[in-house]
Amino acid sequence: MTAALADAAAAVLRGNDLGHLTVASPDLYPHQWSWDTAFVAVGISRLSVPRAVAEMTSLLAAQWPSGMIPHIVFDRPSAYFPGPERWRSELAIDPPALRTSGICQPPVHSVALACILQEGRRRGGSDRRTAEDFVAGTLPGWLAWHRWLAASRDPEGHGLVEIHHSWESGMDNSPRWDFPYSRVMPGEMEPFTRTDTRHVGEVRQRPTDEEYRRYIWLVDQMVAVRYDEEAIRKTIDFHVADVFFSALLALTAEIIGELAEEFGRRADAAEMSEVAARFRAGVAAAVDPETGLATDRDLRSGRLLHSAALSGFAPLISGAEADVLARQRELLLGPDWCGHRALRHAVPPSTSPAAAQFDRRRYWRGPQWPVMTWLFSWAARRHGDAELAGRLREEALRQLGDLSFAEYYDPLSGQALGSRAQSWTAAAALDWTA
Ligand code: 2M8
Repeated sequence: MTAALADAAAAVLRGNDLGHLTVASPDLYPHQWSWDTAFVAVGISRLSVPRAVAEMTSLLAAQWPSGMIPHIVFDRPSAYFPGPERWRSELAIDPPALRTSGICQPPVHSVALACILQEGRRRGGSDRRTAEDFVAGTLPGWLAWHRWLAASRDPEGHGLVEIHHSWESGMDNSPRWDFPYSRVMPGEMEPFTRTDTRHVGEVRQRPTDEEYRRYIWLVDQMVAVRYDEEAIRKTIDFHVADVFFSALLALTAEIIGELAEEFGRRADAAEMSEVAARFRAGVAAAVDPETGLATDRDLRSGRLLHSAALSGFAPLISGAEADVLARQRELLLGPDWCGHRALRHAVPPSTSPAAAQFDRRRYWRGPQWPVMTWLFSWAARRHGDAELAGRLREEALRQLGDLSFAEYYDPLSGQALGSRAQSWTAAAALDWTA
């Protein structure tokens, strides 16, 4: 079974491979996405270290002069909406060399660097050299990305990353964002036609039209100020502190710091270790003592955004004090989450099935995302909890046994939902079966 799963996963990644980059999925997402690329590179490194390096290299080529890694790189025409004509990255005050979107996504990239390096060294020979040269040669670019996040997205040093669009969170329509979006009131705007709903079985597996109007309204607001970060902070209608993004920054800054140290960049290593500590503290301070879950904050109203979303487990990603981790672990495996009696597979749902907002088939409002299971499993191992890592892996492999490599799954029936042949799902399967 494991061999069949690995073969099928490899075939998905080959099918989505354009040569130098892998599209996030064949029809729904026919371009390169930022955090998808990191997960995909982890999986591909199990097949070919040079190909994994190429994946990361093509993403880095789209880096903005500011240091931002954009969330989508458009390198060929397609019907995806919103495409480069709506994003208009060429209008940015300091524009990127390639056509990209104008926002970012959570940093997972140094996880990919660490995995590529580990795999290259395990294989030895030219793979080892390729991986080491790549990491040493591109560290300045990845450092600039982390630096930009720490400076531009947390200018006051609270240890929480602010975002200007829910697409930046990667969890587009999560209940996390219901309140901030209730304050986004689109005015007159250029008309548009969605393309995403053409590629899924049922429209109800995707965000609503009302949500899309708000998503595009925010894009237009950013274009209007030519992606000037300062102006965006003042004018954008969606302005929140994202606890899950912050946890990933804590984790990935720590890894970048370790890599910098290893490759003789002492000052960079110290700087990244400070960034990691700052965001780890920010995440820890955002844990609600009553629920035990980490909480986002709406920066327009100052309101805390309580929601039963998977992001509440941010400390399991960033790392935290032992008592915090123990409580989070218990909650994650408990009856409101992985241990919920109606779940087909005991992996984390994107929203708790015990919550009023839970919607078993709608995107980030309930379904289980294998790539998130992979992330929690990887982080658990890094933070010394091999037992949790192994449990999640085992359950996830059962879920992936249908070989559809779906984007997400109905937690109650186990049915595949969203896109099929999703690259990051296949990548997770490849890493788990290696
Ligand atoms: C989804 O988001 C894109 C917009 O970025 C979309 O719906 O068109 C999200 O699941 C996001 O996290 C993911 O990176 C992207 C590609 O898989 O799809």
